[in-house]
Amino acid sequence: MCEDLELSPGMLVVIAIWDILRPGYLFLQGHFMQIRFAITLSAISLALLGACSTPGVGGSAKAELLGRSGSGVAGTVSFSETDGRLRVVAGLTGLTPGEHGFHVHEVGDCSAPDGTSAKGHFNPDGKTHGHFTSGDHHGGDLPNLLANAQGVARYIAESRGLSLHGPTGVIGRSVVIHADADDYTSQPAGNSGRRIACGVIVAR
Ligand SMILES: [Cu+2]
Ligand SMILES: [Zn+2]
Repeated sequence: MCEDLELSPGMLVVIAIWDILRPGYLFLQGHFMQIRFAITLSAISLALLGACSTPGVGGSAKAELLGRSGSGVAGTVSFSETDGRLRVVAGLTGLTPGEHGFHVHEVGDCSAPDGTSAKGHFNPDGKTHGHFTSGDHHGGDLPNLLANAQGVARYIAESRGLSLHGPTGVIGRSVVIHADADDYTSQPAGNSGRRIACGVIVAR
């Protein structure tokens, strides 16, 4: 059901019509209660429909990646909300073949040549680093990206610990790709090495 119930345009129209017609109904004493009850039900239905059809949150976000630490990595990462999860889709080129750590980092600043301006992993719940499906992990911990022999990667992941907006929101933060695989165990960041690409996450 909808989380944000608000007075919709449909409900306002019904209330306005009711205010105009009310004097005419006053003489219909026998039916007055039934009519009012029916109109109230209609107004509630319209309000629910109006609230459901108006997306209060949602939308999408994206990050254009900059090569960092001297790499030639390039690509785009897209973010969208679906069924209470954040879907992350990426396409990258210029990687070394194999696995690469993939995280949302705390700060939306990729200006440092080695990407360290993005600071540490986004960690809204104060957890330790881990696999994104385990109980203890940073909100920003996502599965490794796998590049093929040509250094190209297509990536899709979904996380329940992230959203676009609010306390777990990624907009205004950054996405970072690492030189090595995240081992999902080492603290504080999975020992995934240098930051070879970084992109600030912006709403679109
Ligand atoms: Cu990282
Ligand atoms: Zn982490």
